[in-house]
Amino acid sequence: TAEGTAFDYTDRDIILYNLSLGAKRTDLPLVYENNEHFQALPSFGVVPWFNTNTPWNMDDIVKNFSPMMLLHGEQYMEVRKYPIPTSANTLTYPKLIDVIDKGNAAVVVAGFTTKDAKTGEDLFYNESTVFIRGSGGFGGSPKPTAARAKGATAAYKPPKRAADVIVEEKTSEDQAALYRLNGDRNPLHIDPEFSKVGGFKTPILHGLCSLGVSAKHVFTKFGAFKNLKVRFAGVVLPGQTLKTEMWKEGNTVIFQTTVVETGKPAISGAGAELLDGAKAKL
Ligand code: HDC
Repeated sequence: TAEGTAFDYTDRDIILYNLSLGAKRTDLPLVYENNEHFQALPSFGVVPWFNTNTPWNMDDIVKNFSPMMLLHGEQYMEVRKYPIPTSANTLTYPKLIDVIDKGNAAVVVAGFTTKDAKTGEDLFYNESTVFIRGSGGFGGSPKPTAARAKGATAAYKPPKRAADVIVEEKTSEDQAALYRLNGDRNPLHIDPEFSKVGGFKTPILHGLCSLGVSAKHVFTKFGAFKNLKVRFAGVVLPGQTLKTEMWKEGNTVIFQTTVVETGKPAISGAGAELLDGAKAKL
C-alpha cells in the first residue's frame, strides 16, 4: 500500500486560504481565529492533498510530458467531516485512476484520500483531472476506462430558466501570487517566461482559485456543501471578474462561472450537493 504524505495545518493556513479567495477583513468568521464562528471555506478540502507524493511519474504514463503544457481539467472534492477542523495533522493517500488518450492531449485522473493522522478518520476526498496538451497519441483508450464515483464524473446541466442567484467578483491582479502560498507553486501562475512557453502571454490563475471563489459564492448564498464538482472550461487571468450563476435544484446547487470581461466560460458543468440543513450564514 502506498505511503501517505503528511500535511499539517493550523488556523494560519485557514486564514490564508480564505484571504486568497477574496475574504475581507470584515468577514470575521473567515479571517479572525478568535471569532466564535471561525471556519474554513468548505473548498479548503482542495488544499491538504495537493503536494502528495505519487508512486507514478507523469513521464511514465503519457508521451512527451511537459509541466508547461499541463492544465487542470476537472476537480471533484468531498468534505467527509464537518465541521472542518481548523487545525489538523493529515495524511493523504493517492491512487491513479485513469489515463486517457485524446490524440493530441492526455488526460490523467487521480484520487486522493486525506485522513486525520491522529484519529484515522477521513477528512476529505479529491479526484483531480489534468489535461496535458501534446502528450496524447500513446495508443491509450480515448474514453474513460475506470469506474468512478458518480459525483466525480457528473457534468451538471444548468436548467433553462434564468439563474436563481448571480454573484460577480473581481479577482485581484495579485490573486495568483497570494493563492500559490496555499501550496500550488506551479510557475505557470507567477513566472511570465514559463507561462509563455505554455502558450499564455501572462501567468494564469490557478483553476483551484477560480473553483474556490465560485464555491465561496455558493457557500455565502446557500450554505455549506458535502461535495463539489467542476470542469475548468477556460483560462482565467488574475484581475478578471468572475460571474457565478447558480440554480438550486433540490439539494444541489448547479453553477457555472464566466469571465465578465470576455464573456467566455471559466467553469462549466459544476454542482455542489448541500449539507443537510445547510443555510447561508455569512
Ligand atoms: O478546456 C480547455 C481549457 O483551456 N480549460 C481551462 C484550463 C485551465 O485554465 N485550468 C486551470 C489553470 S491550470 C492549473 O491550475 C494547473 C495547476 O497549477 C496544477 C493542477 C494539478 C492538479 C493535480 C495534480 C495531481 C482545455 C485546453 C483543457 C481543453 O480545450 P480543447 O483542447 O479545446 O478541448 P475540446 O476540443 O473542447 O475537447 C477535447 C476533449 O477533451 C475533453 N475536455 C475538454 N475540456 C476538458 C476536457 N477533459 C477534462 N477537462 C477539461 N477541462 C473533451 O470532453 C473532449 O473529449 P471527447 O473528445 O471525449 O469529447
